[in-house]
Amino acid sequence: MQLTDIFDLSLKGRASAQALEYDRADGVASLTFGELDTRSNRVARLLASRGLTRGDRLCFFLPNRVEFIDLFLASVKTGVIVVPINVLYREREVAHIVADAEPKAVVTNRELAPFVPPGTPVWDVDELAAAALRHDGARVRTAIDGDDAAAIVYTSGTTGRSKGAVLTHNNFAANTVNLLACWRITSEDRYLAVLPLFHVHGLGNGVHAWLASGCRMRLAERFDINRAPALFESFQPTLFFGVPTIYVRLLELPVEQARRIGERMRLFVSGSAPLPAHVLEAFRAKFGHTILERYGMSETLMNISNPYEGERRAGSVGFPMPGVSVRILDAEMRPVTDGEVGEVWVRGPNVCAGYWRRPDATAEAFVDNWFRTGDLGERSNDGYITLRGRRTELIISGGFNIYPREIEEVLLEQPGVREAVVCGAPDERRGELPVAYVVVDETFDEKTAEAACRQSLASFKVPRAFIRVDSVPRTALGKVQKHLLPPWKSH
Ligand code: MLC
Repeated sequence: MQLTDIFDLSLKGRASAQALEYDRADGVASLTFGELDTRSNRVARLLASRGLTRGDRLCFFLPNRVEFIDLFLASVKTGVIVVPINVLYREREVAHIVADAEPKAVVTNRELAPFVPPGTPVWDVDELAAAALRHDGARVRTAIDGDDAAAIVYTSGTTGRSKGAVLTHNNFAANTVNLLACWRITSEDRYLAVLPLFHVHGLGNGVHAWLASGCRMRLAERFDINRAPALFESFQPTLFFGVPTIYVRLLELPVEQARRIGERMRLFVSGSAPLPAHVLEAFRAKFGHTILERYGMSETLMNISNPYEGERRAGSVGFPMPGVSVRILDAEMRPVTDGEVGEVWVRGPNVCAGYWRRPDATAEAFVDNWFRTGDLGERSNDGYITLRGRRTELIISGGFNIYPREIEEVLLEQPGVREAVVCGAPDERRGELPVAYVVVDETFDEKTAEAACRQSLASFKVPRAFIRVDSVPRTALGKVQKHLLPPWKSH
């Protein structure tokens, strides 16, 4: 099966139903599923006319907009592999993805084009949209195997170089079918999409659940707490996906407004970072809804979810999703007993095929088809799984992943920096914030170092503080002991 077959339940089966609302210069525009189908057929023919065929990569370096969806559907229909790039990435980060994925082109807009490294073919999204209008809107069917890659999603790498998780048509299909079944998503829903489409939360969960269920989607360019109330009030969604930072911000809304939003809502889902239990409780009190927390990764899509019916347990991520096997193992790969913490391993039709052109990294992550998540967890005696931190040093800020090593490498290139260690400091709103501990000499200048980070890294990776230390605490074997560094608190 290919993804188009699932999407056709809506693109063809519900051709005349309202599918999408989005912002345009002259107000809110809307499209039916049939219109979306035709638009993406035109784009598919345009891509083919430019020489793209099954297996070619195409980078999307784009904010949320209707053309992202046209291009995504066109790629899925023609077997072109979508490589999304975070719009907050700067040239250094984009250059790595482009060099690794070797796309035929990067589709982007005027604002982001300067961050694409020279020598890369750049296609302007507005020009593409105009050119697509000259192509026929009839469907062309490409033979695609379910095991073909649909997307390569770059995840931050522990070595500082990010790796591309190869997600197949079957991976996305398994995930989508699970979401529809487990979260009871139907064509009656109204889904408010505020998450970026360049991550699997917004794309694999949001867009796919929308297209497979045939519900109506309101696409926002991004989540903005100042615009969110008007979006909720005018669109009146029944379904909402967010990261914890978004729920923390929604708690700022006035009581009456929160109650009104809650009354019309069917389901709020949270993921991509741990949802603090006190946020779940405060949200329940204010909006009258228990947020459903689930656990996934770019490499695996969704693994574990709290139940739709039954107890949505605060602090826990719930039970393995259908078809997904979960094992909690100790360092010797033996299952731990309930209530004991071990590393979470998963296996299932949702787990990616491996890392793009990285057999070493793939071999490290998989053992007998089991994928090692790097997350620690425990299972209660009634089967609920609770995550207990990470084996690796990942920092999650506002739902965006950060590997300290990548920032440390930039800092070590700065004048006067002898040693640099980046840690995640707790933050009420964003979950964690990166802070840098530096051993420096007199030539070090904090402003210069910060500016260098801002130039070569996404804004969420720029350290919020530079803390000077005389030395970095290490074990006898030279391993950095981060827990011995002085704590830093955001205000
Ligand atoms: C944030 N910024 C954006 C942006 N999101 N810019 C453009 N487009 C976006 N989508 C920038 C802002 O301009 C600002 O830049 C900085 O980030 C902080 O923004 P903010 O609005 O002040 O922050 P905040 O209120 O904290 O909200 C940020 C947020 C955002 C929650 C809206 O972090 C976000 O959308 N996070 C979602 C991440 C996500 O989808 N993760 C899923 C990964 S998939 P500056 O320059 O002023 O600092 C995954 C698997 C799974 O993990 O299981 O889901």
